[in-house]
Amino acid sequence: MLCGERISAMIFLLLCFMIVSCNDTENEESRLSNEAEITSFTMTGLADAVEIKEGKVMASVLYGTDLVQIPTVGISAGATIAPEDIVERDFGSAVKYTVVAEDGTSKDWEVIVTVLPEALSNRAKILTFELDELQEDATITRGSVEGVIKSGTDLSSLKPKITVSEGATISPDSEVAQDFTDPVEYVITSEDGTIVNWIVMLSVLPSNTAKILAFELDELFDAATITDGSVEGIVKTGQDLSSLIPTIRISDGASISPASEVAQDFTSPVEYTITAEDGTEVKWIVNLDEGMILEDFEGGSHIFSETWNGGTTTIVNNPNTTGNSSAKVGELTKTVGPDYNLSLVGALPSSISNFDLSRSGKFKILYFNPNASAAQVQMKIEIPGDDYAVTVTTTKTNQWEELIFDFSDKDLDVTVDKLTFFFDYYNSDGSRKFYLDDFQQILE
Ligand SMILES: [Ca+2]
Repeated sequence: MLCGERISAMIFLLLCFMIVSCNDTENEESRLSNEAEITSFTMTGLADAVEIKEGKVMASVLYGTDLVQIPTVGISAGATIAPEDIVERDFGSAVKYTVVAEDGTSKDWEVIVTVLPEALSNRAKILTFELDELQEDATITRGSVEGVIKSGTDLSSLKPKITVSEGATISPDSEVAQDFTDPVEYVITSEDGTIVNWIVMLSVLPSNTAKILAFELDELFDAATITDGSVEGIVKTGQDLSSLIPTIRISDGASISPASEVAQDFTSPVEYTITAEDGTEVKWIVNLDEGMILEDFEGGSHIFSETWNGGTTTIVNNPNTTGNSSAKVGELTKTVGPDYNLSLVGALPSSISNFDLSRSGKFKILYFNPNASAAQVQMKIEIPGDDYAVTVTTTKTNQWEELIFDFSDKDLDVTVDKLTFFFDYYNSDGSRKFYLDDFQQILE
């Protein structure tokens, strides 16, 4: 048994020796590498890390990358690659390489390049904002549009034309009417679904209009005449001008001083200042005429300028202020004359501005007869081809008396040539004097 164990041990040792001898031989033979790997791969336009395994190179590039190019390929030390990696290849389809190891071992490789889809835009911008009513180009900043609209524009229904980033959408739509009285929100959704809220704020340019549009006053006989910078009106006969309360309507956004609906003294022209929305100030003059006083002998030009057939008119101090407190009156002196012994004073309507018979056929004078006997007074309206005449008789002596001449039953829509009075009409008595004042057309 012992001998047998020795033999076994010797055989074992021999085997061990033989194995070691064999390993030494193999190490000699494997000094040349058999590695034929692609160790790295780089090309222009790579989107991610390249995956290299099992004979495949998997690469992905950005949309739009030129797939015909020369990549940079890393290979195992001592190995060679064919075709050489300095050669341009078209990666539009799988590209094959063969790597040959130092020891001649070869390995086939395939490079597969995937092109990523086109990136969707995240832009959600308003690029332009157009509106005919804009005073100037709108200001577009991040998330907001501001614009100034021409004065007087109604903001409640405007249709802007809006352009947005390519691929983006807008809600509400462009060119659809919106109410811009308050800021309007537009939702812009980019191509990739990004939502951005934009605010559009429009304001109206302040107006520079400073006008009186309407002047209303119960005491006016008819509508006031409004022209640039002036208002002319005729108040009804007998009204006191010293405290009248007009209602004045002015341009939108403007203000008025003194205020509308506040009493003013219109015995002389009243100046109003209208201030437009933008601060522009315009002075307006309001001139109201009392009734239609055609002659009061107090100053200015006088309409009783004609004399005829022995009558004269002069302006004198009022001989009796009871019943007529004014300072000056007209004095009529009649001398003995032929024909109908008339005293006449004529008045030409053309010298009276704003006279219009169609307003009223009623006239009034204050008359003073200092003589013992009554007198007749005739008023005549001379029109082309005809005359209208009304005669009244005085009832008082030595005091002021109101005489009314009423032509209301006549056709008043006529052209008037002349207004004429015959004082002491049809009286053959000798030289006499009379006084008159406040000749007016009665407007009621
Ligand atoms: Ca007078």
